[in-house]
Amino acid sequence: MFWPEPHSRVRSSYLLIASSLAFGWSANAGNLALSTADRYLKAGEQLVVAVSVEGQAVDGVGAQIVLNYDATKLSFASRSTPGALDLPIYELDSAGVYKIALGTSTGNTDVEVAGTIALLTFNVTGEFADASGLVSFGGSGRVVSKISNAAGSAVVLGAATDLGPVTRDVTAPVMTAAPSNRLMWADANGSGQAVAILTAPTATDNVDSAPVIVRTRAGNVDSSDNFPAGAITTVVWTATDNCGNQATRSASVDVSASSIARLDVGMAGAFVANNFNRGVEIVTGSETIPLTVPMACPSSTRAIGNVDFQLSGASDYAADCAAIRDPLHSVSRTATVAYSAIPGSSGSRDYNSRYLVNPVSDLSIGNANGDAVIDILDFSAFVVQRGGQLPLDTSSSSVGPHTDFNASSDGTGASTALDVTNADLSFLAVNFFAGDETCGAFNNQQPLARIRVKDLRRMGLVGQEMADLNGDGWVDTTDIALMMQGVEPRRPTPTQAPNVANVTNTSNTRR
Ligand SMILES: [Ca+2]
Ligand SMILES: [Ca+2]
Ligand SMILES: [Ca+2]
Ligand SMILES: [Ca+2]
Repeated sequence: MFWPEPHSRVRSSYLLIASSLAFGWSANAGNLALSTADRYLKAGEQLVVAVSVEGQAVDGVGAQIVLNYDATKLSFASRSTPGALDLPIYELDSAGVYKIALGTSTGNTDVEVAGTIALLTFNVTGEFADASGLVSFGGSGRVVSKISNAAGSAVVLGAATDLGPVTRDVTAPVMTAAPSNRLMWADANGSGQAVAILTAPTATDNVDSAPVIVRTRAGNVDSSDNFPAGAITTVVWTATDNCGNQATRSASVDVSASSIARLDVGMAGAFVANNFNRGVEIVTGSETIPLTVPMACPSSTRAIGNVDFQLSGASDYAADCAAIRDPLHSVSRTATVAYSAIPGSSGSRDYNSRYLVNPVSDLSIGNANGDAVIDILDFSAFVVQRGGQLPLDTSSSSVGPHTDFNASSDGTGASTALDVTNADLSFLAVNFFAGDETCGAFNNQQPLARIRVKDLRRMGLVGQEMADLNGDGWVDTTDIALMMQGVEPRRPTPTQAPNVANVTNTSNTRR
């Protein structure tokens, strides 16, 4: 008998097994194998090793199993015997060696032995990665793993297949950096979203060659590149190794509720300042958008400027009509809102596409009273301010009149030079009778070539009667011509100061 002395409760089958094993064996069918269903153990998991008959089933009445295990990494926890050899007869666990002898509860006759004979559970006490030999067949001489039959003459020897490598991994994957957070304008197509392509981080692991990376939004798997306007969406990438260890990276996509648009506008005429600001208004649909546009003069005949502004990301403005004007200085010009798919950035946000508003014609300057035409009433408004000083810049909140059409003010207020002169009058004269271009509704305001002085008074335009230079009771083109020739108007009172910008003047409204 090669097992240690059995206990007094040893069953009769044990003696049969022991005696049959003494006859020796021959490897004539099947073999014994070690395997595990889970070679990747996460923290807290146990290693469960199956001892089984591999290949052809054999007839047997008992088995003995001898295993060596790495006691620095494992400790034996428990066993079960799910197969036909279901009767534990002897068991010993000591110093990295586990032994068990099994019989059958059905008696001392052979049963078909196939599949799993024993399931042995080990606690994991030490770290290991991709380790072989954690558990292996052991023993020597007669104390080896084997199956015996009742006759004792046909004992099957096994131990052919070892457990193979097993990994216990408590180290999370290492991920590359998350893509940068994105600040976007809504795409200029009314979709109420922006496309943002985020380059996913990659992951490596101490054990796995390719940790699985899952991308989620708000906890749901979602790989869409479309992000809703007016919201900040957080994308999370989670890398998981085969042992369930995880690492995460995240990035946010902040999409404005608005799309970005750009106004390019020209103003015709000989401007003086190289750079000045003008308040400009865009009317499209039911929206009126006030803007302040920085203007520059690359030539002596024209100023140009541009400014970005916002339009709702939930509407498509492409092909809409927009009317653009400088409310203090011009009549309006129209533009068809265009769409550009060229990406860029505006302010702190990027865009995939944007709207372009670019009136074909330059704004006609010379409208001093904010109505729809440049006519004799603008001349009379100009005459009141002529000879005075005005700020160089106007903005979307400035209140007129502001008849320094040619931007000749030095902007400091310290100069004694006059800002409103006949050079400004030339803008009005050149564009005399120009009228608004409109989107849809026809502008039926007729420009006036002349007006009676008493009608000016009736209209509340007190002071403007001084524009009747020749005193004939009319303000008309004759008076304009006289002024162009240098005739000075007679001021109503010597001390009356001209109106200046940013002072409310109720005449500056459209009729
Ligand atoms: Ca790992
Ligand atoms: Ca006017
Ligand atoms: Ca001027
Ligand atoms: Ca006159």
